[in-house]
This record gives sequence, structure tokens and C-alpha cells, in this order.
Amino acid sequence: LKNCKQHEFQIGRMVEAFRFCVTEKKDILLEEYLTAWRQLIKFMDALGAVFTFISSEAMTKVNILQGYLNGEHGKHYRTVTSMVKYELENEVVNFKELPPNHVPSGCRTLLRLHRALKFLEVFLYNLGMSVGRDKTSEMCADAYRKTLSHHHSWLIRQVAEVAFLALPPLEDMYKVVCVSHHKEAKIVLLTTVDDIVKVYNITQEVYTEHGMLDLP
Ligand code: 1Q0
Repeated sequence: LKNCKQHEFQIGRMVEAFRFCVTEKKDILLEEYLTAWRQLIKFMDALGAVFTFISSEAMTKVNILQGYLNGEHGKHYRTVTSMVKYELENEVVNFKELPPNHVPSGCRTLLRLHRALKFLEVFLYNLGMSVGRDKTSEMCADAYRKTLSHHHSWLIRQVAEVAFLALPPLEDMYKVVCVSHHKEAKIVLLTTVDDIVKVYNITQEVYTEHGMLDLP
């Protein structure tokens, strides 16, 4: 794992994007949301080949949404609320399972990232609250079991558990957030968690309101 000055991931840039994506009207700007995700993906890639499988899965979701944003109905995809409204009105939200060759809706695609965001929140919280001697793999597994694993098949859960074992130790993770000691890391990580929570809650509310938390 390279340190923060060398590699491209900067937690600061990710946080900034998560912060910027919240509008005054408490909506989420999709473009900024995807920017934050691209930063995260860079980080996962920097962790090594084991995580490429996970990051490319996340990238697929980001690309689907970016495709809608750049597409002919792009203006309807500016925010989460406008996307939901547009897809509901045009009946492209697939409430039922669709054939595999069908292009997934923006709503179901964002839901996958949204669920993963909960995992990230809990993982960063665990990292921030750790007292220094905890294992990153255990903190990661704990976060995963409490969150994202509920939405994954048995097979994917096994793959995830194996990947966690390849996580670098805490000090190396700290280097990524550009901090050298524990107290500083704690502040950076817990501030990040706050910003993620805000984004998560807004999306969660929109999806709850429209009964879209279980899109297949
Ligand atoms: C760095 C640690 C990474 C830990 C990743 C945990 C998640 C593991 C499981 C991912 C398996 C993905 C395989 C495919 C899953 C799909 O079935 C699923 C649903 O999609 P679909 O189309 O089949 O209905 N897809 C997803 O759930 C999307 C999953 C994306 C995972 C993104 C995880 C993001 C986490 C990043 C952690 C970064 C930590 C940064 C810490 C920096 C500060 C020290």
C-alpha cells in the first residue's frame, strides 16, 4: 500500500464530494455522489488485486449511473429526487425481477451503492473508534456483517470474508488518510462518518417514501 502523497486516493476529496453533493433543499447531486465513489474505488484499487473484484463491481454501478447522467434524459438524473420522480413516472423502476439482458434502472443501481455506503459508514466508524490494537480485518468484517451482508448471497459473503483477511494493518490504513497518529485519525474518520450519514439519511428517506428499499 502506497502512502497518501504517492497514491491518488485522498479521503479529503472523497469527503468534499460527499459534502458538496448535499443541496440546500436536502437533495443529493448525482454527479458529486459519483465523484465521491470514484475516490473510494481508487482507494480499493490501491489495496491490491484482492479488492479489484469489489472495486470493479462498484465501478460498474457508477458507470451505469454516469451513463444515465450523460444520456438523452440526463437532466432528469441531476439529483436523487429528480431521478426517482422521472423513473417512477416513466415506469422504468423495475419493482419486479427483470430479464438479465435488461439495462438496470438508475434507482436500483443507486440502491446498491446506497447500501454499500452504510457499510462504509460503519467501517470508518469502527476504524475511528478503535484503540489502536484492533485488527482492520475484524473491524471490516464486523461492519459488513451488520450491514451489506444482509443484501448478499451466501457465495458473495464467503468471497467478502476472504477479502477482508487481505486488509493492511491499521497504521497502513492511517497513512491513506494522511495521518500519522491515532488521535488525528480518529478526528478525520469520525468527521467523514458524519458527512456520510447525512448523505445516507437523505437517500434513505427518498427511497422509504417511495417503497423502493427492496428493488430487485
Ligand atoms: C476496503 C475494504 C473493502 C471491503 C468491501 C466490502 C464489500 C464486500 C462485498 C462486495 C462483493 C461485491 C460482489 C458483487 C455484489 C453484487 O451482487 C451486489 C449487488 O449488485 P447486483 O447488481 O448483483 O444486485 N453489489 C453490491 O453490493 C455493490 C458493492 C460495492 C462494494 C463497495 C464497498 C465500498 C467499500 C469501501 C471501503 C473503503 C474503505 C476506505 C477506508 C479509508 C480510510 C482508511
